[in-house]
Amino acid sequence: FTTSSLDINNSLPICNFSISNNNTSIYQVTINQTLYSYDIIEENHGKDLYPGGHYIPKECRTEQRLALIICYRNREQHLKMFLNNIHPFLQKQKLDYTIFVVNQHGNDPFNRAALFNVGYLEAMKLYQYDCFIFHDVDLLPEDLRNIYKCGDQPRHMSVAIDIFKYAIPYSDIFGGVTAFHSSDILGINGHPTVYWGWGGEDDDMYFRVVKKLKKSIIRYPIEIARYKMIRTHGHIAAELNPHRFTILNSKYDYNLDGINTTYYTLHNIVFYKLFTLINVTLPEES
Ligand code: NGS
Repeated sequence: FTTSSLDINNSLPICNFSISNNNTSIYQVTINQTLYSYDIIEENHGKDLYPGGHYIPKECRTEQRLALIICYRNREQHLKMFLNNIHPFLQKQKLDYTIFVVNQHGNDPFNRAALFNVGYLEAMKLYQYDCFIFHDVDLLPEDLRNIYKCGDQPRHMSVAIDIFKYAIPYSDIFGGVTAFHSSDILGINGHPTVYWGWGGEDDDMYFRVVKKLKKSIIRYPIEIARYKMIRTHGHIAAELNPHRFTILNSKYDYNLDGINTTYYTLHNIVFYKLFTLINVTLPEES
Protein backbone atom coordinates (compact mmCIF):
# COMPACT_ATOMS: atom_id res chain seq x y z
CA PHE A 1 0.00 0.00 0.00
CA THR A 2 1.35 3.39 -0.96
CA THR A 3 -0.09 6.78 -0.14
CA SER A 4 -0.81 8.69 -3.32
CA SER A 5 0.26 12.31 -3.63
CA LEU A 6 -3.43 13.22 -3.67
CA ASP A 7 -3.86 11.84 -0.15
CA ILE A 8 -0.86 13.76 1.04
CA ASN A 9 -2.30 16.95 -0.45
CA ASN A 10 -5.66 16.35 1.15
CA SER A 11 -4.09 16.13 4.57
CA LEU A 12 -2.74 19.67 4.28
CA PRO A 13 -4.68 22.53 5.86
CA ILE A 14 -6.58 24.89 3.55
CA CYS A 15 -4.49 27.89 2.52
CA ASN A 16 -5.59 30.94 4.39
CA PHE A 17 -4.10 34.40 4.28
CA SER A 18 -5.22 35.64 7.65
CA ILE A 19 -5.91 39.31 8.18
CA SER A 20 -5.95 40.98 11.55
CA ASN A 21 -7.29 44.45 12.12
CA ASN A 22 -4.70 45.46 14.68
CA ASN A 23 -1.79 46.73 12.67
CA THR A 24 -2.94 47.25 9.08
CA SER A 25 0.33 48.89 8.01
CA ILE A 26 1.93 45.44 7.80
CA TYR A 27 -0.18 44.75 4.69
CA GLN A 28 1.13 47.73 2.76
CA VAL A 29 3.31 46.82 -0.20
CA THR A 30 6.11 49.04 -1.39
CA ILE A 31 6.10 48.91 -5.17
CA ASN A 32 9.58 48.35 -6.58
CA GLN A 33 9.94 50.28 -9.84
CA THR A 34 13.51 49.20 -10.52
CA LEU A 35 13.89 47.78 -14.00
CA TYR A 36 15.48 44.35 -13.52
CA SER A 37 16.31 41.81 -16.22
CA TYR A 38 14.18 38.67 -16.46
CA ASP A 39 17.15 36.72 -15.03
CA ILE A 40 17.22 38.80 -11.87
CA ILE A 41 13.42 38.63 -11.47
CA GLU A 42 13.64 34.84 -11.83
CA GLU A 43 16.38 34.70 -9.23
CA ASN A 44 14.34 36.80 -6.81
CA HIS A 45 10.88 35.29 -7.23
CA GLY A 46 11.04 32.34 -9.62
CA LYS A 47 12.64 29.56 -7.64
CA ASP A 48 9.36 27.96 -6.59
CA LEU A 49 7.60 28.41 -9.94
CA TYR A 50 6.54 25.65 -12.30
CA PRO A 51 7.01 26.42 -16.03
CA GLY A 52 4.74 29.13 -17.40
CA GLY A 53 4.67 31.23 -14.23
CA HIS A 54 2.64 28.70 -12.22
CA TYR A 55 2.87 28.66 -8.43
CA ILE A 56 1.36 26.16 -6.01
CA PRO A 57 1.81 26.73 -2.27
CA LYS A 58 3.63 23.85 -0.63
CA GLU A 59 2.47 24.18 2.93
CA CYS A 60 -1.28 24.21 2.34
CA ARG A 61 -4.10 23.22 -0.01
CA THR A 62 -5.77 25.86 -2.21
CA GLU A 63 -9.48 26.06 -2.91
CA GLN A 64 -9.20 27.94 -6.21
CA ARG A 65 -6.95 27.87 -9.22
CA LEU A 66 -6.33 31.39 -10.45
CA ALA A 67 -5.47 32.43 -14.00
CA LEU A 68 -4.21 35.99 -14.10
CA ILE A 69 -4.61 37.27 -17.66
CA ILE A 70 -2.59 40.25 -18.92
CA CYS A 71 -3.45 41.92 -22.23
CA TYR A 72 -0.26 43.07 -23.86
CA ARG A 73 1.54 44.79 -26.70
CA ASN A 74 5.04 46.18 -26.72
CA ARG A 75 5.40 47.21 -23.08
CA GLU A 76 8.31 45.11 -21.90
CA GLN A 77 9.48 47.50 -19.20
CA HIS A 78 6.02 47.56 -17.66
CA LEU A 79 5.79 43.79 -17.88
CA LYS A 80 9.10 43.34 -16.05
CA MET A 81 8.00 45.66 -13.26
CA PHE A 82 4.66 43.90 -13.09
CA LEU A 83 6.24 40.46 -12.77
CA ASN A 84 8.77 41.58 -10.20
CA ASN A 85 5.98 42.89 -7.97
CA ILE A 86 3.05 40.53 -8.63
CA HIS A 87 4.86 37.24 -8.01
CA PRO A 88 5.84 37.98 -4.40
CA PHE A 89 2.39 39.53 -3.83
CA LEU A 90 0.48 36.41 -4.96
CA GLN A 91 2.89 34.03 -3.23
CA LYS A 92 2.37 35.84 0.08
CA GLN A 93 -1.39 35.38 -0.42
CA LYS A 94 -0.78 31.61 -0.73
CA LEU A 95 -2.57 31.22 -4.04
CA ASP A 96 -2.38 28.60 -6.79
CA TYR A 97 -1.90 30.96 -9.73
CA THR A 98 -0.57 31.17 -13.28
CA ILE A 99 0.38 34.38 -15.11
CA PHE A 100 -0.70 34.52 -18.77
CA VAL A 101 0.44 37.31 -21.08
CA VAL A 102 -1.67 37.56 -24.23
CA ASN A 103 0.34 39.46 -26.82
CA GLN A 104 -1.43 41.10 -29.80
CA HIS A 105 0.60 41.02 -33.02
CA GLY A 106 -0.08 43.20 -36.07
CA ASN A 107 -0.85 46.88 -36.50
CA ASP A 108 -4.58 46.96 -35.86
CA PRO A 109 -5.77 49.02 -32.91
CA PHE A 110 -5.36 47.25 -29.60
CA ASN A 111 -8.29 45.05 -28.61
CA ARG A 112 -7.98 44.63 -24.86
CA ALA A 113 -11.22 42.72 -24.34
CA ALA A 114 -10.69 40.23 -27.18
CA LEU A 115 -7.23 39.44 -25.78
CA PHE A 116 -8.86 38.62 -22.45
CA ASN A 117 -11.14 36.14 -24.23
CA VAL A 118 -8.12 34.52 -25.88
CA GLY A 119 -6.52 34.25 -22.44
CA TYR A 120 -9.62 32.59 -21.03
CA LEU A 121 -9.94 30.10 -23.91
CA GLU A 122 -6.26 29.12 -24.03
CA ALA A 123 -5.86 28.92 -20.24
CA MET A 124 -8.86 26.61 -19.97
CA LYS A 125 -7.26 24.24 -22.49
CA LEU A 126 -4.29 23.89 -20.13
CA TYR A 127 -5.84 23.62 -16.67
CA GLN A 128 -9.28 23.78 -15.08
CA TYR A 129 -9.11 27.29 -13.63
CA ASP A 130 -11.83 28.41 -11.21
CA CYS A 131 -10.97 32.06 -11.04
CA PHE A 132 -9.92 34.59 -13.69
CA ILE A 133 -8.42 37.97 -12.96
CA PHE A 134 -8.17 40.24 -16.00
CA HIS A 135 -5.38 42.70 -15.42
CA ASP A 136 -3.81 45.74 -17.05
CA VAL A 137 -0.03 45.41 -17.03
CA ASP A 138 0.52 48.88 -15.58
CA LEU A 139 -1.43 48.43 -12.34
CA LEU A 140 0.25 47.15 -9.19
CA PRO A 141 -1.62 46.29 -5.99
CA GLU A 142 -0.40 48.11 -2.89
CA ASP A 143 -2.12 46.19 -0.08
CA LEU A 144 -1.96 42.47 0.68
CA ARG A 145 -5.53 42.45 1.96
CA ASN A 146 -6.60 42.87 -1.67
CA ILE A 147 -7.00 39.11 -2.06
CA TYR A 148 -6.80 37.78 -5.62
CA LYS A 149 -9.65 35.29 -5.28
CA CYS A 150 -13.04 35.05 -6.97
CA GLY A 151 -16.39 35.00 -5.23
CA ASP A 152 -20.06 34.66 -6.17
CA GLN A 153 -20.13 38.11 -7.73
CA PRO A 154 -17.71 39.66 -10.22
CA ARG A 155 -15.35 41.99 -8.40
CA HIS A 156 -13.88 45.29 -9.51
CA MET A 157 -10.40 45.21 -7.99
CA SER A 158 -8.68 48.45 -9.03
CA VAL A 159 -10.88 50.81 -7.05
CA ALA A 160 -8.37 53.38 -5.82
CA ILE A 161 -5.50 54.29 -8.16
CA ASP A 162 -2.70 56.66 -7.18
CA ILE A 163 -2.89 58.87 -10.29
CA PHE A 164 -6.62 59.43 -9.59
CA LYS A 165 -5.73 60.44 -6.03
CA TYR A 166 -7.09 57.08 -4.80
CA ALA A 167 -10.67 58.14 -5.56
CA ILE A 168 -13.05 56.21 -7.81
CA PRO A 169 -13.67 58.15 -11.08
CA TYR A 170 -17.34 57.10 -11.44
CA SER A 171 -19.47 54.64 -9.53
CA ASP A 172 -19.95 52.04 -12.29
CA ILE A 173 -16.32 51.97 -13.43
CA PHE A 174 -15.20 48.43 -14.21
CA GLY A 175 -11.78 48.98 -15.80
CA GLY A 176 -8.20 48.10 -14.85
CA VAL A 177 -8.46 44.86 -12.88
CA THR A 178 -11.54 42.60 -12.57
CA ALA A 179 -12.11 39.15 -11.02
CA PHE A 180 -14.61 36.57 -12.29
CA HIS A 181 -15.47 33.07 -11.26
CA SER A 182 -15.16 31.01 -14.47
CA SER A 183 -18.89 30.17 -14.45
CA ASP A 184 -19.71 33.89 -14.47
CA ILE A 185 -17.51 34.40 -17.54
CA LEU A 186 -19.55 31.86 -19.47
CA GLY A 187 -22.74 33.43 -18.12
CA ILE A 188 -21.95 36.74 -19.85
CA ASN A 189 -20.38 35.22 -22.99
CA GLY A 190 -17.03 36.66 -21.87
CA HIS A 191 -15.71 40.01 -23.01
CA PRO A 192 -16.89 41.87 -26.12
CA THR A 193 -14.68 41.58 -29.22
CA VAL A 194 -15.91 44.66 -31.10
CA TYR A 195 -14.03 47.40 -29.26
CA TRP A 196 -10.85 48.34 -31.15
CA GLY A 197 -8.71 51.03 -29.52
CA TRP A 198 -9.17 52.78 -26.19
CA GLY A 199 -12.37 52.87 -24.18
CA GLY A 200 -15.80 51.40 -23.67
CA GLU A 201 -15.04 47.68 -23.45
CA ASP A 202 -14.93 47.78 -19.66
CA ASP A 203 -18.25 49.64 -19.47
CA ASP A 204 -19.66 46.96 -21.80
CA MET A 205 -18.49 44.32 -19.29
CA TYR A 206 -20.27 46.19 -16.52
CA PHE A 207 -23.51 46.04 -18.55
CA ARG A 208 -22.99 42.35 -19.27
CA VAL A 209 -22.76 41.63 -15.55
CA VAL A 210 -25.79 43.72 -14.63
CA LYS A 211 -28.06 43.03 -17.62
CA LYS A 212 -27.13 39.50 -18.70
CA LEU A 213 -25.83 37.88 -15.53
CA LYS A 214 -28.24 39.92 -13.41
CA LYS A 215 -25.67 40.32 -10.67
CA SER A 216 -24.14 43.42 -9.20
CA ILE A 217 -20.40 43.93 -8.97
CA ILE A 218 -18.61 44.07 -5.64
CA ARG A 219 -15.49 45.84 -4.44
CA TYR A 220 -13.09 45.62 -1.54
CA PRO A 221 -13.01 48.76 0.61
CA ILE A 222 -11.27 51.75 -0.90
CA GLU A 223 -8.46 51.68 1.68
CA ILE A 224 -7.61 48.11 0.59
CA ALA A 225 -8.17 48.05 -3.18
CA ARG A 226 -5.29 50.46 -3.82
CA TYR A 227 -3.06 50.41 -6.90
CA LYS A 228 -0.08 52.23 -8.30
CA MET A 229 -0.22 52.92 -12.04
CA ILE A 230 3.15 52.73 -13.76
CA ARG A 231 3.39 55.65 -16.12
CA THR A 232 7.01 55.77 -17.13
CA HIS A 233 9.26 54.77 -20.00
CA GLY A 234 7.53 56.72 -22.76
CA HIS A 235 4.21 54.93 -22.67
CA ILE A 236 1.91 55.84 -25.56
CA ALA A 237 -1.78 55.21 -24.88
CA ALA A 238 -3.90 53.31 -27.40
CA GLU A 239 -5.79 55.44 -29.88
CA LEU A 240 -9.33 56.41 -28.86
CA ASN A 241 -12.09 54.28 -30.32
CA PRO A 242 -14.47 56.74 -32.02
CA HIS A 243 -17.26 54.13 -32.12
CA ARG A 244 -17.20 53.20 -28.47
CA PHE A 245 -20.32 55.07 -27.38
CA THR A 246 -22.29 53.89 -30.44
CA ILE A 247 -21.54 50.22 -29.70
CA LEU A 248 -22.06 50.63 -25.98
CA ASN A 249 -25.48 52.23 -26.43
CA SER A 250 -26.65 49.96 -29.28
CA LYS A 251 -28.20 47.38 -26.93
CA TYR A 252 -26.82 44.55 -29.06
CA ASP A 253 -27.40 40.96 -28.02
CA TYR A 254 -24.47 39.77 -25.89
CA ASN A 255 -25.02 36.21 -27.15
CA LEU A 256 -23.96 37.39 -30.60
CA ASP A 257 -20.55 38.75 -29.57
CA GLY A 258 -18.09 37.48 -27.01
CA ILE A 259 -16.33 34.24 -26.16
CA ASN A 260 -18.31 32.42 -28.86
CA THR A 261 -17.12 34.85 -31.58
CA THR A 262 -13.48 35.20 -30.51
CA TYR A 263 -11.47 34.30 -33.61
CA TYR A 264 -7.69 34.51 -33.63
CA THR A 265 -4.58 33.09 -35.16
CA LEU A 266 -2.54 31.44 -32.45
CA HIS A 267 1.15 31.72 -33.36
CA ASN A 268 2.59 29.94 -30.34
CA ILE A 269 2.48 29.51 -26.60
CA VAL A 270 5.79 29.85 -24.76
CA PHE A 271 6.20 28.60 -21.20
CA TYR A 272 8.72 30.99 -19.72
CA LYS A 273 9.74 30.71 -16.10
CA LEU A 274 7.84 33.83 -15.04
CA PHE A 275 4.76 33.65 -17.32
CA THR A 276 3.00 31.85 -20.13
CA LEU A 277 3.17 33.91 -23.32
CA ILE A 278 0.32 33.52 -25.82
CA ASN A 279 1.12 35.13 -29.18
CA VAL A 280 -1.89 35.92 -31.35
CA THR A 281 -3.09 37.93 -34.28
CA LEU A 282 -6.70 39.03 -34.05
CA PRO A 283 -8.77 39.26 -37.25
CA GLU A 284 -8.69 42.74 -38.76
CA GLU A 285 -10.96 45.38 -37.40
CA SER A 286 -14.22 45.30 -39.32
C1 NGS B 1 -14.58 55.91 -19.51
C2 NGS B 1 -14.29 54.90 -20.60
C3 NGS B 1 -13.76 53.64 -19.97
C4 NGS B 1 -12.51 53.96 -19.14
C5 NGS B 1 -12.90 55.01 -18.10
C6 NGS B 1 -11.75 55.41 -17.20
O1 NGS B 1 -15.02 57.10 -20.08
O2 NGS B 1 -13.44 52.72 -20.98
O3 NGS B 1 -13.39 56.17 -18.77
O4 NGS B 1 -10.71 55.88 -17.94
N1 NGS B 1 -15.54 54.62 -21.32
C7 NGS B 1 -15.79 55.07 -22.53
O5 NGS B 1 -14.98 55.71 -23.19
C8 NGS B 1 -17.13 54.73 -23.12
S1 NGS B 1 -9.45 56.36 -17.18
O6 NGS B 1 -9.86 57.42 -16.29
O7 NGS B 1 -8.92 55.20 -16.44
O8 NGS B 1 -8.48 56.82 -18.17
O9 NGS B 1 -12.01 52.83 -18.49
